[in-house]
Amino acid sequence: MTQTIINPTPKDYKSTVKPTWCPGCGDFGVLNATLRGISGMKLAPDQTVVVSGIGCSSRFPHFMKTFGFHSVHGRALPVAQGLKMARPDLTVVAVGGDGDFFSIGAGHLVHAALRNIDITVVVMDNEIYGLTKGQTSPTSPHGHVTKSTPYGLMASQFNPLLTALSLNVSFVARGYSAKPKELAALIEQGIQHKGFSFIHALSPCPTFYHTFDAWDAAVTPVPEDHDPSDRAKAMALAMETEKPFIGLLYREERPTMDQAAQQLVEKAKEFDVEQYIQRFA
Ligand SMILES: Cc1ncc(C[n+]2csc(CCOP(=O)(O)OP(=O)(O)O)c2C)c(N)n1
Ligand code: SF4
Ligand SMILES: [Mg+2]
Repeated sequence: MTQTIINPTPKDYKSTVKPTWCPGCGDFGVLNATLRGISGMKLAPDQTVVVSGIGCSSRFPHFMKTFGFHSVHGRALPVAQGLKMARPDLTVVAVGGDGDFFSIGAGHLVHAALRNIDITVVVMDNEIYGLTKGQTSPTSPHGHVTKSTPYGLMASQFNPLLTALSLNVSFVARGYSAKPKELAALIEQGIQHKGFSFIHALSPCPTFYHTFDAWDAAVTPVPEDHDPSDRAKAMALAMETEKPFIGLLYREERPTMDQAAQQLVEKAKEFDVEQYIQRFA
């Protein structure tokens, strides 16, 4: 039987496991925002599943009192998509880091975006590999000096929002862990959106790459007159890397693969196998 909570608060979705993140880690803000978002929606904890890969950020499901699946590095999306296809009645949220989604898991991100299965993705981007102690990730800036790039990173910086928009993702937004109220609203909208929702959450790693001060100064709300149905304008905003825009960049309603599969299941019930086989007699 579904477990419903009357007038839930964020605390009702918090597990008894104390987060093992470093003090001041940006992921605390993303956790608070997620708890707020799902309590605002009054989701039933036993009808909600949080799936992650591997990384500091991917410890997330342990800290929530929903169902959870702490999977394999880069594989949150295959698990989350399979789950939603098999159980379309559940709310499925995939979470993890920039390394998890844009490095080892990048191939899965591309195809998940194209399928438009109704799941919500929250990427905690600290522009670094936190768990493995500070190597560069695809979102590290060009020239960044780390233990793995002592002469400076020679690759270009990956642009998550521009990539999502180029893949025709049907809901694209960015939030900041130091603004959990705004991020919670985006997570709520992302879960409500029917389709693949991509939320890029700037979430600093004060231990290996302290970006709080820089992002506090740089983050800029999406202009009030921005039309979220205009993909070209959303792409122009996504290209502003010096001024990371936060808010909803793009939203489009279109059929989802999980809905299409359900319709196919219904159609298959009317399929006459005996009659079909006659063709080959
Ligand atoms: C198949 C595989 N390759 C590499 C690793 C090592 N590894 C664990 S977490 C990680 C990167 C973590 O970075 P990110 O996804 O950005 O998460 P963060 O720790 O920064 O939150 C790597 C390379 C692994 N666990 N499994
Ligand atoms: S190493 Fe960085 S990302 Fe990992 S818990 Fe510590 S502050 Fe957070
Ligand atoms: Mg990271």
